[in-house]
Amino acid sequence: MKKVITYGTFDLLHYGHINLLRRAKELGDYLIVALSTDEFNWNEKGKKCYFTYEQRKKLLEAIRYVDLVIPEENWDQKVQDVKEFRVDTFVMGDDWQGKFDFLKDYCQVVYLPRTPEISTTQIKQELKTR
Ligand code: C2G
Repeated sequence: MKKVITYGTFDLLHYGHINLLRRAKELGDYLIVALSTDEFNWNEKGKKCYFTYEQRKKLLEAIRYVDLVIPEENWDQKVQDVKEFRVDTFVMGDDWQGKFDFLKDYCQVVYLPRTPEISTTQIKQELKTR
């Protein structure tokens, strides 16, 4: 079984995220999503999520491409996650291009093109103008 892992906040889930998850799943048979916790988002990314971790987890678990959702609690858990879950491929959008190349010692590292025209920031801004 070829296992793939990806990380993210996935708040205000949108089709750009789905495009990423679909392509990530196409790289293997089993997709793990490490979902940023509310604390990690606030303390490390300065992101205040609209949906709580539990709500975002439920949304992701409803997606056909996703097989397992685990918490992302810090920047430094990736090597441990790759080892613990015997991950073959690590996937991220290319806004992270090169940032996780250190994982090449442990698994394949793939950066996929982002879906350019959509972002949570843009959604929030457009909703304000309606
Ligand atoms: N993404 C995408 N296209 C978009 C928006 C997002 O392909 N229009 C991808 C991102 O590149 C990322 C994933 O969807 O791979 C999740 O995006 P975010 O929730 O914004 O993730 P981020 O906050 O970048 O967290 O340790 C890694 C971090 O947790 C990544």
